[in-house]
Amino acid sequence: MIPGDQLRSIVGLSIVEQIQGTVLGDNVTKGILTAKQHEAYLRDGYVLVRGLFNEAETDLLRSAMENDPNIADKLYARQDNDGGATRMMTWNHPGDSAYGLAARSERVVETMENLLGGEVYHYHSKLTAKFAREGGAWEWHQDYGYWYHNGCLEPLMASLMIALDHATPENGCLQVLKGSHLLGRIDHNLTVGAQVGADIERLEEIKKRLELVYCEMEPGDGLFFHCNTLHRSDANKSDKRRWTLICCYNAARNDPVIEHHHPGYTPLHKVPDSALLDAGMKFGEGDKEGFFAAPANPQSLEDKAC
Ligand SMILES: O=C(O)CCC(=O)C(=O)O
Repeated sequence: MIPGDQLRSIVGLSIVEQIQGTVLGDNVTKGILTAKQHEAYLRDGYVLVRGLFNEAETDLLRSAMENDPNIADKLYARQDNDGGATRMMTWNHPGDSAYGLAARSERVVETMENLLGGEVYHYHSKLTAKFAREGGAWEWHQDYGYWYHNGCLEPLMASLMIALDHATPENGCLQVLKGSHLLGRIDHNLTVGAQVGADIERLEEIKKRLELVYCEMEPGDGLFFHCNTLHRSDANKSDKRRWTLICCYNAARNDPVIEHHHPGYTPLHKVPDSALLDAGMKFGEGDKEGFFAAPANPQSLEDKAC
């Protein structure tokens, strides 16, 4: 890990503190990241962890998504600008379902605690399902570009994308602009089509300077990424499905100041890493998780549908 003083001189104290949310120079004591991976997250705004969930766990997660009537029957469509659509389901509270246990597992929550520098809570989770040949694209955006408008005062938020299928450039894997979390929050506007995305003119300049990385993932891999990391994905024009589960977290000390469609601080009950396999195939329990059939797209930032 880069020592605190060195980090300070590389990126500046306030930015580092905003990103890390913790005392500089702390050791990586919790979670699954090595010191090098933690350092990569701080530098690049994301880190890819191979095999975060093993094959049996990933099979359970995938199967829960495919068969849970709370999800499979109720997917809504998030349209892209060219007529494609990502099928989605979003829920606020992780329960005892396979996907609730994954979101509450120590390996995930303690990693988030480490990245965000203290207690975290579950902000929401979502399935982003790109079916073969019809899965839609996502325009460049920062999650905090939306969440800022939800009354989250600081960018002390991060997400974990878990691949349920192979994710490749052909079927629309996530793309990130490396280091873009250091740019701070960028204004988001309605794009040419129907999505809210990062300011186009600023984005064009940013793209000239920062490296674009395609995050190819195997099932069970996990991508931890900062809420200010610019990301997007292409439409799935291939004959291979691309489903991912994304779990989003907020620092407990960043309790939103506006009531909105995602929860304020709610204690998160961690479970041992073994809980997912021990429980086996478990679905969500009705309204407990707070599933919602969100509108397909935010038509303005006031819709805050992300
Ligand atoms: O599933 C994807 O490809 C992108 C999802 C995303 O960017 C989001 O949910 O904010």
